[in-house]
Amino acid sequence: MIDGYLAGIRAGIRGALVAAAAVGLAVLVGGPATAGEASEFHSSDVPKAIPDNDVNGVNSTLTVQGLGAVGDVDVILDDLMHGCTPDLHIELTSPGGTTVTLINSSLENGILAGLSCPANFIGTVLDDESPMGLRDGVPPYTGRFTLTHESVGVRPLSRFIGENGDGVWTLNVSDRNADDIGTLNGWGLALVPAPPPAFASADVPKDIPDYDSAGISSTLEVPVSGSIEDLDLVLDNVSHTCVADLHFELRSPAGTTVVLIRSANGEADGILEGKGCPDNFIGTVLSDQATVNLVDGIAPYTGPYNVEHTRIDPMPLSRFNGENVRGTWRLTVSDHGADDTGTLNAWSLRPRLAPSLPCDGDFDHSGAVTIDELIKAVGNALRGCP
Ligand SMILES: [Ca+2]
Ligand SMILES: [Ca+2]
Ligand SMILES: [Ca+2]
Ligand SMILES: [Ca+2]
Repeated sequence: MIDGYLAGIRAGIRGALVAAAAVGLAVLVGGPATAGEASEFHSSDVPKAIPDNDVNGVNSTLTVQGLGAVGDVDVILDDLMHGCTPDLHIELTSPGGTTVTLINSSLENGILAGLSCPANFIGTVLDDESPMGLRDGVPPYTGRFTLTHESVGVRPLSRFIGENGDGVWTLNVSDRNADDIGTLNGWGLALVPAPPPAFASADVPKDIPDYDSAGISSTLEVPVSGSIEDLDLVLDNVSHTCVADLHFELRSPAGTTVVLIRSANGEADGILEGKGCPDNFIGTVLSDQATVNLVDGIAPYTGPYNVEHTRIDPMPLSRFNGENVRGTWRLTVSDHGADDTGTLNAWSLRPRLAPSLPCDGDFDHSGAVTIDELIKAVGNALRGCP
């Protein structure tokens, strides 16, 4: 199992974090599903005729640049004309050499086996997250479909997650049954980068005492050294029946304390003043660069928000920039309004580190993976090391 994670470490990021979590290091993989936006890349070496009844099929390639680690991949069959799509077997190979069968032919009991020759894929998006299976579609299958099926397993495209997406991707389309023929006229990939690594608190949940300005503190250990270039605070889960009651401040290992959210109830100038009593922060990413202010959010405030407001510094999280991320961070949450109560269930930090420290280099892949190796791998990932 760990060997597989090491492949992830080599690939860059996500595997290292999974491995770290597996051995008890407080590191999270990813974060809220709202992470990044998809970028589309389309083939330019088409059209390509698909030879009839030939397992070799045809290859078409496209090149991806500027993505980094893959967080999600959808395959777009823009235009695949074929008289009998159940004849087709389709595989995708990543730049790292991972080949995944997306669709098996009817002779392989694939997802369209037994159907009486539906024709063509036009604007067909193969997406693990779609609720509709391809078999339930209507030709030419325009729309989004999942490929989960006994012939290819569950969410086959998820096998690319965590790999480096930059480089040449190859789609292989073969026709495995006689007579009907067709042509691959266009395909593409919609790729979402993996969210940056995060470090999670381990001493939660903690109940937040009602109407008590002392509040509670939760700590979080970051085991990696490096100069902070940007920091996001993620309120993964704060359940509370009136988050406008709450005051949040974050203290760095160096002792810098920054108020991020002031209470709107019982404390002056809270950002949620006049918003009533919204419930919960779920997957709320406080980021200086977010384009939407928290005041314009809707409970449970999932996604990225900036928290600029009266009596809060502009770009408040940037006050930690330049500090070493390593050490104990402390989040203090207090409730300044009577009655409504709640619990700090989970929070995390997403630092981006300056590439000033040298990369730790490759390490010995033989034997058991040590905590030190994992910490090095996570540090490398945060500094953008290969
Ligand atoms: Ca998807
Ligand atoms: Ca055929
Ligand atoms: Ca940020
Ligand atoms: Ca309260």
